[in-house]
Amino acid sequence: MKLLCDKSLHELANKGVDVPTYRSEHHKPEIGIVHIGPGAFFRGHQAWYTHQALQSQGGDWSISAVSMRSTGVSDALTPQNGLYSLAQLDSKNSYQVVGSITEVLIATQQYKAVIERLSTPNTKFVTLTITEKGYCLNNEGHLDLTHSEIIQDLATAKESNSAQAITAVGMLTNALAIRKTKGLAPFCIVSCDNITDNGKKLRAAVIQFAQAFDNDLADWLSKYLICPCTMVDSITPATDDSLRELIEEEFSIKDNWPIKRESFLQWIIEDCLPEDRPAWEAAGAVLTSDVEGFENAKLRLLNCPHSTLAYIGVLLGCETVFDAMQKPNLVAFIEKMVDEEIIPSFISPKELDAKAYSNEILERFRNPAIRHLLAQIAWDGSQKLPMRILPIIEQNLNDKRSIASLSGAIVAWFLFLRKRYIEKEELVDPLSDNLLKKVSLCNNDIEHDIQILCSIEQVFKPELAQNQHFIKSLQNKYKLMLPLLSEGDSTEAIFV
Ligand code: CS2
Repeated sequence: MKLLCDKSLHELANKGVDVPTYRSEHHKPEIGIVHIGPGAFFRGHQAWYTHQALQSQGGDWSISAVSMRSTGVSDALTPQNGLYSLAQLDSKNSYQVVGSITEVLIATQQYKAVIERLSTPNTKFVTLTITEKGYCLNNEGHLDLTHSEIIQDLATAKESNSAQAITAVGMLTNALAIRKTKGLAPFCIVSCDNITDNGKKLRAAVIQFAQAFDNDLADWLSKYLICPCTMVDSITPATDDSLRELIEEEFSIKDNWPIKRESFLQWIIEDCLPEDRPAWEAAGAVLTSDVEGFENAKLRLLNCPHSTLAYIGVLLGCETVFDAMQKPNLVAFIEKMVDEEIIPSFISPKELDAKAYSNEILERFRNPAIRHLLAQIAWDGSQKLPMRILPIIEQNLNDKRSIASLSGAIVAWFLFLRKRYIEKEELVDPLSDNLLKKVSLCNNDIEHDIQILCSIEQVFKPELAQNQHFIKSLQNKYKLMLPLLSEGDSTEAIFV
């Protein structure tokens, strides 16, 4: 079977497949965007928006996709000239070929090429999906100057800004320094990760990094660097063999790495983008001054229930979000948490009815065409909980509102860690060694174990870890939920 690539595009077009019209074997739009972290989410979301913008308005906005370390995306997409197929799975499936990526680089192996790409006048945007841990922030949301990779990057940046950085913040700051020397404007950096105030935090992190070795650079960045906050949304499960087969059947072509997602998608961007930009709005992106409201709503009403479902679902022996949504008591638990503890915790934007929005989200979780593994959502809990659950708890404690169900979500994470330790299964989390060491000390004594949980200082800020109401609430839930460790499915009733 032929491989999807420039050469095979016209054949697909002849068969009526929805393919890019703005590129061919002989002509491609210039690169105007560098994307760091070209995982499935980026390829289902921002690369699709740029593809749609190119389809409707053209322009030199193709993307150089840069992985910091992993070679997988380059191995799969370089032979395909950056092309890949996207399946939108819902009550009716639809398929298309996305062509907005025209270059794939790996920073560790092609650092010079990446820096050159970042420092050419044509590169106007850098977009990022590097997940929470990629920002190297501490639990106050500031650049973590004690992070070993930041320490290393600062040491090399002090020597020379062309020295190889290993963090995204280090690499981008070095490239910005080169742009300043060349008399170019900074690129605009668009964070597309599930982090509260993502743009603000990223901007502060880059400036803080610069401050540590070049005050003039830091001043220049403070004046000119634009980092809009964004809210991104589309459920994008990891690619599996069944998707590769589906694409082979649909297109009669081989695609090394197709992407699947639900048809729902949303990109809300703070309205401060430079004029010269891809026609993302034409593809449905929304520019607004109130990103914070949408971001809060999404992190609280989608990501918080998602993680809660993931940890409790795994303890109940479920495999996917869809499976977990078939457990009536678990759904009732989530609905109660949403109604009593989440919706009252924030002010939603005027155009958003929080209850209706939450109902739609729970409906999306019930999409039978999406096999979203709970184990995938459970990854990196130490990085996710401080973004999607703990701020709600802090707010509710402040407002004297219930935190009972949210404490259940935290306890479920803890029991999930314990389960991983007991079953000697891999724990995917940047703090895995530390977390496994902590749970190895548990002895099922309620007070003792909750003290261990609260001592995870990278996750819980001291004020919260010492809050007696929070501790009590965790203890109550732990007592109730401990049987989940040994009894699995039979204990579902404890959630009502
Ligand atoms: C999920 C998100 O993996 C996770 O943690 O909660 O990736 C979620 O699917 C997206 O934010 C949906 O937009």
